[in-house]
Amino acid sequence: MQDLDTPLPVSSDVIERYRTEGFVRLSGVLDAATLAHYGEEITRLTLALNTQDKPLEDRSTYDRAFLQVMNLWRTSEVVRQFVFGKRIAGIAAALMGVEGVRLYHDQSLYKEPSGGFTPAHADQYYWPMASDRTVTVWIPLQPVPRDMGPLAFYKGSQTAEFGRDLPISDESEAQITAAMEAQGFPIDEQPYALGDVSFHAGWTFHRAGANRTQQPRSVMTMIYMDEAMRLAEPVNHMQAADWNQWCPGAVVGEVIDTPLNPVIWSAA
Ligand SMILES: O=C(O)CCC(=O)C(=O)O
Repeated sequence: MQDLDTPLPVSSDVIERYRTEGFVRLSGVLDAATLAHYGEEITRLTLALNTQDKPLEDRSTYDRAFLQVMNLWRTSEVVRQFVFGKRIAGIAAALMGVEGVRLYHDQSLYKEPSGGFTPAHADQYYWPMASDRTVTVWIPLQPVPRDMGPLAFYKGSQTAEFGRDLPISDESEAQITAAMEAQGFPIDEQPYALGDVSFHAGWTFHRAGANRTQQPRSVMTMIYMDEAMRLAEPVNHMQAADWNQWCPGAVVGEVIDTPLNPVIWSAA
């Protein structure tokens, strides 16, 4: 298996692309043995710990999109090793152009066989953070062909303002997809090969199609932020809930430096 701390150099072209397009999908970030080892534990815990008890047809659009379990690093030493790996955090630091990255939280996203689409949205709607130096790392634990719901990004949309106030919902899907088309932001919905990992900025609009296969789409994500990120006054009740859940004890205007938000990678 791979050493999760071995650096992966990031070229200036890749950094430039991330900054222009708001996301980047990289190949060969993790090898098959590493993904199989950690993926088994992540998927096992996701199935064991998720609290969904309704059949797909009785759920909301949001709840049809995936089973979701957060901060698995606190439950499992194996997952903690994965989430705290410096290889991926170092890539995130290079893309954001920061001296260090902290964990905001991890999140397993398991799109069941026949699971629904993920409505268009921007992640930072949910986060009480004072700058846009945030990145979500999306790590498929198996290949994700087009009919399994690969994460799809609106290129360059991190600059768009319309839709930033919309939570994930049928309304966000309708309004954001229309706005993206009207403003000419093309969608990139390439499939993911095993080992591909994407990185997207907090304000980049994205969505995912339904899982039209009979195989689950198991994905691990890590949300990183600039190590110097300060807590912003929440502007909606979701941000207030996030503060309480992912960085309790952080103080508005000060660096988000709580035991739940360790520095994972630092240039120092
Ligand atoms: O996995 C998905 O379908 C959606 C993931 C997503 O929106 C995210 O990680 O920001």
